[in-house]
Amino acid sequence: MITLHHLNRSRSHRILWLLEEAGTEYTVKHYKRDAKTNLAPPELTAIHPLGKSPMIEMDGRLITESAAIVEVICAKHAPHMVPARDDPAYIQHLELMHFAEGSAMAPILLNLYVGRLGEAGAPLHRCTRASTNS
Ligand SMILES: N[C@@H](CCC(=O)N[C@@H](CS)C(=O)NCC(=O)O)C(=O)O
Repeated sequence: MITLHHLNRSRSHRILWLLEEAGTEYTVKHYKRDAKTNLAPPELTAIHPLGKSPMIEMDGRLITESAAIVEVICAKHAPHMVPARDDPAYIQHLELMHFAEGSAMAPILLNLYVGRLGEAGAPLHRCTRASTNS
């Protein structure tokens, strides 16, 4: 059985999505971002010092990092979702696996935070557009 430590408005949705696609049994422990700071609550830091979501517990182990979690769940519960290593589709699978954290998240977060600065963030708009397009 898998337990997902799920923070609202977070990457943890990727894991929920995967668990549903995999059709495996799981339970969810819900955590709510602080209304003022938008940070995760201390209960999540009590699980692991990183205090980040997603985290899962599986086979008596705590696992962090969304990409690692995806790999571990696929290996055990959804091997049909991963192309074989000698399949040409395997390279594209790897590219997409690494795209989320390697390329997509930095510009998404930059845009999010600079967007919150309003007019004060205007000098950075060129950078955020460039990082989204590069
Ligand atoms: N590289 C980590 C990033 C985890 C992460 O930063 N999670 C965010 C939510 S998307 C979080 O827990 N933020 C709450 C906080 O920093 O207090 C992963 O892919 O799992």
